[in-house]
Amino acid sequence: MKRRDFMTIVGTAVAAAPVLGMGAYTSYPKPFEGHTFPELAYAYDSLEPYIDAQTMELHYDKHHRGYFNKFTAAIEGTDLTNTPMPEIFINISKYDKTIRNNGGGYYNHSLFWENMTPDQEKIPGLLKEALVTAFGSVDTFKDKFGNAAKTHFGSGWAWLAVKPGGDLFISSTPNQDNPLMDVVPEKGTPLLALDVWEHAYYLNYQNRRAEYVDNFWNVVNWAIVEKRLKEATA
Ligand code: MN3
Repeated sequence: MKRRDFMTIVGTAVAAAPVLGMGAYTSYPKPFEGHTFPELAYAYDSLEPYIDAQTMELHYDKHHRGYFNKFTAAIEGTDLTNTPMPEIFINISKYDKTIRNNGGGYYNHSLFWENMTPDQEKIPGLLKEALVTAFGSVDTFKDKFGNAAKTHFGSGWAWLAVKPGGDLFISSTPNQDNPLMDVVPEKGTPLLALDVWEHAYYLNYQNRRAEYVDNFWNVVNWAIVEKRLKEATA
């Protein structure tokens, strides 16, 4: 799959904006062209030592692909094959759990892979300013996000997201839920995703989720987080 196809998936995050009342569909980078399994932008071993190659391979090629395959099988022959994920999520309570769990798994991992990089650069200015405004400092943001990830009970995700009005917030969701879904208490557009299912860290860290979460900061792709913020608030 080509890079532009991956951007289609990430671009669907922008579609949340109109649903949430922040803009128009013109903010799409390009028209939605169907659900596709994203390519990884880096090698399995390139996030080591923070995320090991075996975990990356199993997580991407087995877990993520499994969610994608089950999701596409569940929506086969329905209108949902032509519906961007954010539009599905905003009505997710109307669909069965197969679509909620596997559609979430498909989408959340697509965001997660993209918001990590082996070539980390420092936090760009606009994002840094937004984090300082919302949380007081970047360190305080990291503490609060890390705490949400470390203390989330059971399987799920930690999020930095932006509300329709532009306010940033941190949340965690169970299973494969995300802030775009109508079933979650805190709704917004995801900017940064961290998978805290045991399959995301157990091979390397065993029960030490806190260490995995602390090491996540070494591989965050801040440029992508800022790009998502700009698109969501455009
Ligand atoms: Mn996972």
